[in-house]
Amino acid sequence: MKALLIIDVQNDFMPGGALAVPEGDKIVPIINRLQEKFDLVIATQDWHPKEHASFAKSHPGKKEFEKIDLDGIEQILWPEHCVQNSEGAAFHKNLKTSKIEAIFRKGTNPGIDSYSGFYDNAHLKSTGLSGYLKEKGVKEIYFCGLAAEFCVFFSVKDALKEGFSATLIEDATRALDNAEFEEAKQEIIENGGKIVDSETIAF
Ligand code: VGL
Ligand code: ZN
Repeated sequence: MKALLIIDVQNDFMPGGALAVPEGDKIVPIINRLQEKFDLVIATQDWHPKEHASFAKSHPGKKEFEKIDLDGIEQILWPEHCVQNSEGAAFHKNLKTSKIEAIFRKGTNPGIDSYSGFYDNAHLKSTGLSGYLKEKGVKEIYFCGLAAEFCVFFSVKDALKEGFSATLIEDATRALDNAEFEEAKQEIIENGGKIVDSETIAF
């Protein structure tokens, strides 16, 4: 059984949003078409409380995009984004949601960030996504969404660690930084993941 996992297709990651990914909106029609090819479609939402530790404004004197040590883990300080129940945290208005069976929210713990849809960045707490997918009989997960070298990348890596086959649909993602995404793609391949284009997905 194959599942499509749609990562963080939220307004704040779209052009004009608080943490905009260049061309982030271009993937929405591709993801809508892809959904038709899957029996199971799941989404994640970055879902931060207002004073989240990943926000630069939670650390007086620190600047956006500066790196700090947060309880022993390197943390990039982001602009405030995806605050729970805000318009910025909502899905892009054109994303089809009728096939999305479950939404897993992450980044809800005020003290720690969570790029992956499976675990927080310290791998301390599971979102329940892995168990959910296993219970549904999913063996292969296909990934799309934003941002390619952060939440998509870390979700792919965790999926592989959890024993799923993981395939990234490259034209259905966009990166904040393309050079970093190239490195992330290498790491995905080295870890046994695959990278394809949406046109190859016919099943
Ligand atoms: C993300 C940075 C901070 C993402 C979320 O969805 O890739 N990136 N929070
Ligand atoms: Zn976030």
